[in-house]
Amino acid sequence: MNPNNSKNLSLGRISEIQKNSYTILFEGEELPAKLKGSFYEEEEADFPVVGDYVDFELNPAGDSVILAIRERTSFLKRPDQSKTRVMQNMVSNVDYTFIVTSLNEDYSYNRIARYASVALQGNSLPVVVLTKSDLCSNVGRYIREVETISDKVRVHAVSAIYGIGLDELEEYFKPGATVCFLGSSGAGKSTLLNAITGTEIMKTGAVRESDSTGKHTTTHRQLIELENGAFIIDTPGMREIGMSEAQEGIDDTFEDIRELECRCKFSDCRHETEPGCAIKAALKSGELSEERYRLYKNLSAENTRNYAKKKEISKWHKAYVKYGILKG
Ligand SMILES: Nc1nc2c(ncn2[C@@H]2O[C@H](COP(=O)(O)OP(=O)(O)OP(=O)(O)O)[C@@H](O)[C@H]2O)c(=O)[nH]1
Ligand SMILES: [Mg+2]
Repeated sequence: MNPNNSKNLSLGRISEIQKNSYTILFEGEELPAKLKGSFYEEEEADFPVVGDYVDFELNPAGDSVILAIRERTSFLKRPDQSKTRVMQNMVSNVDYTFIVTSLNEDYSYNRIARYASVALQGNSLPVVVLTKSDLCSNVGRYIREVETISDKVRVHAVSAIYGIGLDELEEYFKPGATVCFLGSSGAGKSTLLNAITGTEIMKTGAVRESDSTGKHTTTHRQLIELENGAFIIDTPGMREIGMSEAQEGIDDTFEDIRELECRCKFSDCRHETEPGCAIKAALKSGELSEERYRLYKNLSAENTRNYAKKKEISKWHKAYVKYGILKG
């Protein structure tokens, strides 16, 4: 090895990944980079994600070489929606996860809760940003509803186009802090990023009128450094996490908790005082975070209530029909 190489050792941050080529943000410059060969030799290799701080060998004339990933303070992962259900790595070192949801057909309480659980489990603070407030006449109702998800979830309503409510978000963009935007396509993530930075950094795209969904304008994750030293990660809208079936979605997001429940000694374990409880063990070891478990319980309870309500309504409906009060 060339002894001079050590002079070129630097610390940068992954800002973009396209297939096997990486971009490192280093002193305001974007450098093309590739991984050191040994990454591909490891059995359970941990590959860099956008947001990672990495040690690399600077090559001013070509690809720099990524040598190692620094320890992550937070790591957002989501359950793969395919049959394998493995966790997909998304982004790292994110202080605040902005769950961007527009105040139109895109709004879904359950989806917000699922994103919030992803953030909490990854050690990042969920901040729900309800966008397009200019198109909504009852913003307060939505804010109050989101507030019921968890004490850990913060909520703001904004209009990026009219600049309403943006000042409320300033507190998150402190020097060194990283904010990641998650949300469906067309929710207004890139428009919000442009409004915050005051420049047209990201391309934005129109939404379909019929259902307000976007056309996947942003195609890859991108880390951007603001002038004050804060970072924003813009991401492409996620189709899969936005499923409409609430319970199905909850089951998917909390697959790991369901699996733990199956491992309890008693099949009817309430995870309270029972011996051999896998949930309590996972909470103790930190494998499962308290917030995520609480959110799971809240959501499941909410869904059971809704189900019970529907069953009740249907029971009464049948009785009314039977006694001729209502037509079938
Ligand atoms: N009325 C209104 N429209 C907005 C607002 N913010 C964004 N939009 C519009 O919503 C559409 C989608 O915005 P984008 O910022 O491209 O959405 P995105 O979340 O980045 O979408 P993807 O990149 O596909 O994931 C665009 O036509 C924006 O002009 C807002 O505050 N008010
Ligand atoms: Mg976008």
